[in-house]
Amino acid sequence: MANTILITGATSGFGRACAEYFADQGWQLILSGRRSERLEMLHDQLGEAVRQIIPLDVRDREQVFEKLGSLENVDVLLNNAGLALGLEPSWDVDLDDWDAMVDTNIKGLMYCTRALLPQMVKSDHGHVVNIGSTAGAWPYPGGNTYGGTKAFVQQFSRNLRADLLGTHVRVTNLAPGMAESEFSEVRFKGDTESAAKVYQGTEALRPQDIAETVFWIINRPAHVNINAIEMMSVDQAWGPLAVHRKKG
Ligand code: NDP
Ligand code: 8X3
Repeated sequence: MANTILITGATSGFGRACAEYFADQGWQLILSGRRSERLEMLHDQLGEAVRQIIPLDVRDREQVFEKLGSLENVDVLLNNAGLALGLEPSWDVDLDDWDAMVDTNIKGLMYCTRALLPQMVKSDHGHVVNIGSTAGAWPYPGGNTYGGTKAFVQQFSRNLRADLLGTHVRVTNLAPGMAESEFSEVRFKGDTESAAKVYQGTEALRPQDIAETVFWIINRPAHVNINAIEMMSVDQAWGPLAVHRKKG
């Protein structure tokens, strides 16, 4: 039987690239996301590689357990669904944006993990790959809650492995830097001009880079757990710590 990967947020960006890449490699796919028309399109495109499509909002705890809780024979859970909203300073943000990021990037990821882990532990086999971000380790102005949610993903991934010690269930936090996808369009709420500026004159990571890395991670020998990978475009690096100086 072919291996199966369940991808959350398969309708765009990294998730979609992973669906296409894993299908090419002969994997079976369970694809989820909120936009069911895109899931249908992927189903048409990838044909028999698609075992199931599951329209799902990961923020909805009941729906997650109803739709994912009884799935069997899932080898890899790719917790990829997520988003950033806004870049405002923390005293000026829309609290609904903070709630949406926490509900999706933290709570949604927790629910999907909790729904799938029992079958992995029972079969003593499986791999949870969580999509974190460089924003979880490196602060930047306006990153406030988004970075906080990705720091959660990093520590949650480590703590999962601590719980899973003694099993063969693996966990990885994959933390990319700037990558071109619909991410910035979502962050800037449909302002395509601001979104395009993020990638202007630079060569960001591509969703395909993330797909190839996920594939490499899960294809290490069974006794190897890749705890974490951080990856960036060569056009991105750290700057000096900021210093505020009084005028005059
Ligand atoms: P995209 O906006 O292109 O894709 C995001 C995906 O998440 C979509 O498929 C979307 O599907 C899904 N999603 C969002 N909210 C929900 C929800 N409530 N329930 C279910 N699915 C949801 O962005 P990326 O591909 O770039 O982002 C994927 C992941 O990578 C995110 O976790 C992001 O934080 C992270 N990341 C992105 C980086 C970047 O620079 N692009 C860098 C580092 C990490 P739908 O709208 O159909 O529900
Ligand atoms: C996405 C990368 O730098 O926009 O996680 O936060 S960044």
